[in-house]
Amino acid sequence: MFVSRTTSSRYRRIFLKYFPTLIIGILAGYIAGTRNIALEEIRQIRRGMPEPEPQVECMPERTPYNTAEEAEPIYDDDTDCDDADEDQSVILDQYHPHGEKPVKAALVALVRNSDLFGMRQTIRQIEDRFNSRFNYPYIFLNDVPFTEEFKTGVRILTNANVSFGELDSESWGMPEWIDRERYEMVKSYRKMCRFQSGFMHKHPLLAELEFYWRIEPDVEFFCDQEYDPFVFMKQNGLKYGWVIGMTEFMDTVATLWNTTKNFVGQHPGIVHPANLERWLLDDAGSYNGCHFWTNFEIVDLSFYRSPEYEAYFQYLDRAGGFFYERWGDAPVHSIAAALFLNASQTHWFEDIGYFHPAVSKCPSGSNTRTKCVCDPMRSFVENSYCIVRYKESKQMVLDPEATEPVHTGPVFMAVPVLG
Ligand SMILES: Nc1nc2c(ncn2[C@@H]2O[C@H](COP(=O)(O)OP(=O)(O)O)[C@@H](O)[C@H]2O)c(=O)[nH]1
Ligand SMILES: [Mg+2]
Repeated sequence: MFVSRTTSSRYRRIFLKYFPTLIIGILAGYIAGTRNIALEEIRQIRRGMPEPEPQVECMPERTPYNTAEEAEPIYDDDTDCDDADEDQSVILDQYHPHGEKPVKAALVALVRNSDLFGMRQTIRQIEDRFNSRFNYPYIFLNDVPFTEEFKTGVRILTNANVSFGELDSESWGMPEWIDRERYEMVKSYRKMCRFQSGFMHKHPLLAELEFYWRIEPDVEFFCDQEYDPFVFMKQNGLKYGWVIGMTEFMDTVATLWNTTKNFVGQHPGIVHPANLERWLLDDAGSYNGCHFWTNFEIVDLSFYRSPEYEAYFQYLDRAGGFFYERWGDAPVHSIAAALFLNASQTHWFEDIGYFHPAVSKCPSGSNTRTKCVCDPMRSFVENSYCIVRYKESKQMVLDPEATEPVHTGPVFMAVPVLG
């Protein structure tokens, strides 16, 4: 129908007048909606976790960061501490990529430039299953400078902070007391094991961390990680968290146990009264080679920084077995955890589905009950010798009254991978 020119220009004027308000309204609605979704997600994550002990009576209201540049939180002194929303914005802030996390923690890897593809696979999985919601920072260490290709290739996969560090010659080299004639050829694998045993936790980029989660290239995570394992460990006083346990190639640790016994003999009182030594020994009392597979470990770094651990590492380093035999960081960390910690401070993350070539661990019941993509029927880790012995030993230490073994099914030996 015919519309007069005057009427149409009136509509245009009204439209132009209210258009900006309309756009602002739509944008505001969108932002509020996104924020509510994020808050709801975080709320769900928190619901799955044990209730935290309140750290402070009342926190000042804090405006969530909007950009990476807003490094400093903005506080409003004029706050009402009873306001429920305030708590939520603090939680939201903590898991923001640049927020201060509830635990000072990071995902840490020693890695080669040539492992870029494998590390990208690992990060992709960690982000999808866990870190895209929690945004813990990554720290990558290398004995040579990282290439720009590596840095760009990993940064692009995450919103979290990423740092790159190099190693000094003390932490990566071969110490002067190593007999060059006995060990002429310097294999980098042995330097790597020594570094991960005695120096990783001392790197300046880790100085502020309370916990680290060690990651490696080419690993897979099968399940959604619905709670924050750092908070879980801290709240429960746990120092060492692991997923896969197995026996070591005994040739590579031929003198490790005897060297450990000598060390312990020289340091009376160093072994914790509620220790897990039984887990390390077979029924005849000989070292069985059981160890936590350290390509995955979540650790309270105060353990590696403790005088006990440092003295133990120094003793082992002087003995030269990292080079002469190829002592791995896995048996070294594991023996230390078993002897110097209270058994209750070590934790098997049964609920984490994990693969490192060539062993996978799939939580039982995960094909129906949990958000995992793995077949528990193909995971024999639960029934492997070292896991069964761990569970039995821990139960016997923590509950001496319990004499029944916790597991009575078939026992398999997990096959270690020789590096
Ligand atoms: N920078 C650096 N990283 C290394 C070197 N050797 C091993 N790594 C890293 O140390 C970790 C363990 O090495 P890997 O080859 O996976 O050992 P495996 O898991 O025992 O087979 C991985 O993250 C590797 O990228 C090395 O010579 N230089
Ligand atoms: Mg590996």
